[in-house]
Amino acid sequence: MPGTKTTRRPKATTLETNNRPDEWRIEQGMQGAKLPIIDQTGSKTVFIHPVDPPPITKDQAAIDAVGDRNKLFAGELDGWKGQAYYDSSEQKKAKAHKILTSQTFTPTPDYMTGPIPGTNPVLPGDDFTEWHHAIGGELADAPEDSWRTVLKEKHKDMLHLLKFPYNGEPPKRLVTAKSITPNPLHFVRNHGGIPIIDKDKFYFTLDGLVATPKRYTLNDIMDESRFPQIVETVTIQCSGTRRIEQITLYPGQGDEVPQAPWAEGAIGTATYRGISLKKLIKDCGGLVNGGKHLELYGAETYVKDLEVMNYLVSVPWSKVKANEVLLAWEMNGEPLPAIHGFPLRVVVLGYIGARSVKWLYRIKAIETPSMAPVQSREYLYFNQQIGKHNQKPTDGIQIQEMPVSSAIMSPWKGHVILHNGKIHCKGWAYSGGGRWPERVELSADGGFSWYEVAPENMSKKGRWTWRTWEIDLPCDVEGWIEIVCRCWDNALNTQPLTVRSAWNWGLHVTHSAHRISVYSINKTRPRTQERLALLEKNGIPLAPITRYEVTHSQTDAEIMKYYKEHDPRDADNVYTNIDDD
Ligand SMILES: Nc1nc2c(c(=O)[nH]1)N[C@H]1C(S)=C(S)[C@@H](COP(=O)(O)O)O[C@H]1N2
Ligand SMILES: [Mo]
Repeated sequence: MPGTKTTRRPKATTLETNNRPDEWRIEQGMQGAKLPIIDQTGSKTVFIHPVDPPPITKDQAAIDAVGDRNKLFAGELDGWKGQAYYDSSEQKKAKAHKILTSQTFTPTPDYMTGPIPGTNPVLPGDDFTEWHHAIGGELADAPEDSWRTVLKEKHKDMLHLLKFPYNGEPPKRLVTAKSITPNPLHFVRNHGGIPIIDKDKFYFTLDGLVATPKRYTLNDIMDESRFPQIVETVTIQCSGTRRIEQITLYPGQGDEVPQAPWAEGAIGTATYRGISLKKLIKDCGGLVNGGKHLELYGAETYVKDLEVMNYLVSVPWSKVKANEVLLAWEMNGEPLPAIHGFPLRVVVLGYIGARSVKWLYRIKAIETPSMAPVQSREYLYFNQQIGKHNQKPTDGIQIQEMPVSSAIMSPWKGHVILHNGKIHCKGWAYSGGGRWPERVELSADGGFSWYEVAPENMSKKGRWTWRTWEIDLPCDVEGWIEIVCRCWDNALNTQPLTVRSAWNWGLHVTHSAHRISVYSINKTRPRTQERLALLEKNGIPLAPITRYEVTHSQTDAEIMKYYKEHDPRDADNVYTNIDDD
């Protein structure tokens, strides 16, 4: 415009930097997945950067050459959906393997070194879902059927850690709300789909190294004139319980099904009705030809290293002989829910959950512990310093009995607690192998002084069950404190004090004393009381604790008066009568 003077603005500058926008986060260790490995083995340092997953590929011709997938993997048994036999068909396994290795799939997200997603379901399980779709036939519907069963059978407030295979636990407030876990709130740990089985068409076989192999229907098993029934209250605990504490400390092996990021809810207690497996072994004429272990087969498909198989593990005869391995059809007075193994599951008393096989369809007597991966390559407890690249399955201890453990369900890490000198805490305590919690202790000072939970504030003891507990934990101080919980079992075993002392690459058996940092506000302190009253009077909110408040606790005049009546702030006044000119 004529006559108008334009002022020159400096040109907008783009930030010139070699840093990536998240450099600070990476440097501060908040983005471990993006860090290179530093190779100092040569004369020059080399950075080995994490690789992006390769693009998805598919060799359709190779897949087609395998044959009609829907025929190959068609249902074999009338009245069973989502079931597959592999033990008798090496050819079928080879074909499934061919299908799975002729294409690639959505990779597992990095939830070990990257942040865990803030969604529910937390992890989707895309790889397992795609494997089932790729194999087709009887497995094609497994992911969708599984989720449908979850929505039907589980409590609406479950925390779904992994959508497929389904893994879920109750939220903290519901874990110990009752000492017997209601079925809809019992945690679920699956390695594959949830077979849907018609109980009238159901049977399983007991074979292998027994005198007379036999086949049993549900009616056979439930026939009291043949087999005496046992009703037992049992805590089932997954060896992955509280794994999140290990992950948060150091990342470990990151395949999402074996390593689901469990919190404190992968433990539940129910009353089961069933029979002792020992009676069935006897019914088959006993073990012969060196039979020493019982292999237990689940009806669903587990995919491990792109090989397909049933979910299967084994238990030793000594455990069976002690009447500590049950075949159960009832859970808390109801038929087993589909998600917990309907119509028949194994319940191994005092062993990790992994041995309590659901959807049982075969028991095979064998000479040695099962060579199946769940028994011989997973659920292993390694020495911490063996290192990822050195460990061999035989270096790991096959986990059977869980050591003594406990957890605080309330309050939670990060809570601010306004109290009158005592903080109310709740939680559980458990010990495997037929041992039970005798004493639960809490500390409000990081584990220096311990207060015992009063026996009357613990649920009843039982050989195979956890105990829930509550305590009013004395706490005088204010500020961030660490509440710690530990248990002593009847054999006087107790828990290591730090996560690090039991940390292992497989992230199993997090049994260290449970620690939570909380902020204590002790209202019995007069000054705290005054301050809280003042804030309330002025309508100033208390939360969040980190809010800065302008409401002064002393006036300038009060500060001045204080220093007049006491020693001055600085000490150099002592020399004021010395003339140092
Ligand atoms: N057939 C079958 N049985 C199984 C599993 C499985 O994936 N398939 N998971 C095992 C594991 S690892 C645990 S911890 C328990 C969990 O039992 P729940 O799901 O009834 O709580 O089941 C065990 N039995
Ligand atoms: Mo488990």
